[in-house]
Amino acid sequence: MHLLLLLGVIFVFTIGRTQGGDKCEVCYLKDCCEDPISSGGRNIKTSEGKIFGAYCEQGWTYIFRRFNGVEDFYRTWVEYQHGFGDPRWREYFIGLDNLASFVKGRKCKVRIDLEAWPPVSPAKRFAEYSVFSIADKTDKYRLAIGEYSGTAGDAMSHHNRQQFSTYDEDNDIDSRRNCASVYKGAWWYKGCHNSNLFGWYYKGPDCPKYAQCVAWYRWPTVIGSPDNFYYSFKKASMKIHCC
Ligand SMILES: [Ca+2]
Repeated sequence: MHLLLLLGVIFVFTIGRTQGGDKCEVCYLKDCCEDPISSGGRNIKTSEGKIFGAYCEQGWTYIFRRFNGVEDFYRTWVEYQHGFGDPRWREYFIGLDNLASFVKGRKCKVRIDLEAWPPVSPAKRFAEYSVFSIADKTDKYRLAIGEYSGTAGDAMSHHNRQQFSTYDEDNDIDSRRNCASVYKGAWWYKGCHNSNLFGWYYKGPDCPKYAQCVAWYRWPTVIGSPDNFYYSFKKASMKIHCC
């Protein structure tokens, strides 16, 4: 009898957890840091009530992941506002509106992880910034980033205080051209960039066109030819920690 009761309780609990969906408050995290042990796709609900999916890893919330070029990152303003891709298994971008809501009024740090193609060694390097935030859409998602530490070189301070741009929404400071169109990406372009992590994913290290690929100009050694604007990274990601 007791065993049957126990099985019943387990069954109801399991169904309650797995049915989930929009009615299941318990299935949302406010932040990946509420579950610092596990990794994978999770549903996030910000304190403002914004709901979206994100990839969590040991308490960090991913802004984007790129690792095989399956997802197209040369996208419109509206697509960047909403986000795209699959946060569970595939490449993705979290969405500017979601990110702005997530970081609003909070103290966040950001970490960018890069992986180069063989035979570059070490292949993996990172850049961490103890200051990170973005404004909302009224200020075109203006970036606040600073206080670099890490091994990959500082290719983001150049972009501090810049608004976000896409090929159909030019908010960079170069009045003669649209940096996003010229460099085949979307970013907090200035006039234009030291990093282009939403640039063209080229399935190999040699970027055929100057500064158009997944670029990180400040990598501490010269891995591109003739310089690091001709290098295209194998993997790139950006994740935040706000707890
Ligand atoms: Ca421009």
